[in-house]
Amino acid sequence: MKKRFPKNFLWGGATAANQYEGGYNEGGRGLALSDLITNGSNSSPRKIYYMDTKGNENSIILGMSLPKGAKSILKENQYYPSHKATDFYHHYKEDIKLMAEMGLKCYRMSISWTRIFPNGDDALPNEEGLKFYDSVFDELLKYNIEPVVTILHFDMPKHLADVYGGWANRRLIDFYTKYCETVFTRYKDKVKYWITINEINVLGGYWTLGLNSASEDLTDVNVEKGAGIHIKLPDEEARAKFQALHHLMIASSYANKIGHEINADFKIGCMLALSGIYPATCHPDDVFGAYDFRRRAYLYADVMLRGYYPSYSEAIFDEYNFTLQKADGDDEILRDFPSDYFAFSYYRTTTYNRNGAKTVTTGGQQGDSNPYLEETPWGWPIDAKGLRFVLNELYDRYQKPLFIVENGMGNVDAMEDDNSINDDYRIDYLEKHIKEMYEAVTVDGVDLMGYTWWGPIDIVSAGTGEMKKRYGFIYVDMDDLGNGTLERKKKKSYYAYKNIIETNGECLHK
Ligand code: P53
Repeated sequence: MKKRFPKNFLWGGATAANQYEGGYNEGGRGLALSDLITNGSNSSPRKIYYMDTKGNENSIILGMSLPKGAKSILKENQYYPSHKATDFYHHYKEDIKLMAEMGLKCYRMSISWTRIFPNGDDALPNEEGLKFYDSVFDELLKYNIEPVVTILHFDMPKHLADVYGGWANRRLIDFYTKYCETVFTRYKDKVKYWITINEINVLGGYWTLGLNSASEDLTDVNVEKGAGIHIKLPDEEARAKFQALHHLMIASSYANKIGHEINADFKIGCMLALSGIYPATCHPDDVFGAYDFRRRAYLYADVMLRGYYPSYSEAIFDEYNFTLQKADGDDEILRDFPSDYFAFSYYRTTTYNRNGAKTVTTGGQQGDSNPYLEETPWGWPIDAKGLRFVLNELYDRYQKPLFIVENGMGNVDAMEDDNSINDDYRIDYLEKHIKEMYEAVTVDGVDLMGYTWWGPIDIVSAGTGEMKKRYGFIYVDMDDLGNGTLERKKKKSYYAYKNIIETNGECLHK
């Protein structure tokens, strides 16, 4: 007998505060590093300006560390997309109503750390910030939409970077766990599903980890052109990153421990960027190379789900002459408090070429294009079957419930003369991916909790800072420089997703 999709399947949408919320200086919120990133495009990377130790201004691009001793600055006459984003802060009631009408069963969002602790190390939380999320969760629950909350999505209080040097410093574990304890306690009756850290395997450098380099001069850093947040790190930067990510994984395990003490029903997941990777050919060096490359992503899932560093991690660390510094008790906390489920993002696949992929990174993401696949206008290969592959790959390896918490297509949308937006390319992408997901669940037997489309409403792109790279089923009237009425409008895809949810996916399988 053919199995159906589980009845309680969590169909939904996903966003992140730094790309959607805005209100960056309202309600007592403190400055986060994402507030210091300019807009950009595929060919001109987003930047962070800084003042170096000699008082000179310069800039780095996403993924890099700041030079030693430098401090990031907000520069006049620059556009900072996070400040207003698409203004969920003032539109949440209207937006949640639109999501409810689309039939969303869950909504994945992130809390902005500096709305709760404006400096990150404050003694007491900011009540106004806590109240804001109370209102948001109440609004969601009013429509029976289950909140899925990411605690840390590309988010770092500026003060913690300035004063402590970000996640290089073990003290960040205490600040993060206090933040977790605060939101777990406050929202324990409103939120059941949590994600501790977004895409841990692609974090690095200043923006997401608050890292400063050991060097004052970064001019010779090898930066991959136009690769968004994905860059190949120099050894020293990679070592700082691995240590910082260890601190983050310890922090995540503490969050699992504290969370379950506060509410035993909580489901707390880890989250990785796990778009797929194929060997470019059947040459054994491509095949093993692709596998070895994939481990640069598995590494973090292995630690967070299985509870210990895998043996191959030594080989990866050796490439960078890195020795992990562990404190007493670290092994036990990792072992005793693994994640409950495995959330991941899937956008595309890439290929691994033994002669050197153009954009190989330390996080096991991003390689070359694939001659068999079409690409989005931003050059992301479209591969629905790859989603079935990855679902099986991850379920076979971890045997834990999976949750697709990001999948989607960034595209340029055109408004017709009658004001309609006919985004058939997005509908096509959506339907093909859901069909493959359906096969993975009903035929292959993968245990899948849900599916949240990335950006159900248009938000700022993380990689490029653009507005015109749109993912939404709901259009927001705003351009790359923040001009526009912010008016919301349903696209054709809105009705397609609504129908999929209403029929629990069956409309695609007649
Ligand atoms: P954008 C690649 C580049 C940047 C962020 O990306 C990424 C990835 C995918 O591995 O991660 C996620 O907006 C991220 C989201 C982001 C989404 O991909 O550059 O979790 O915040 O918006 C899509 O098109």
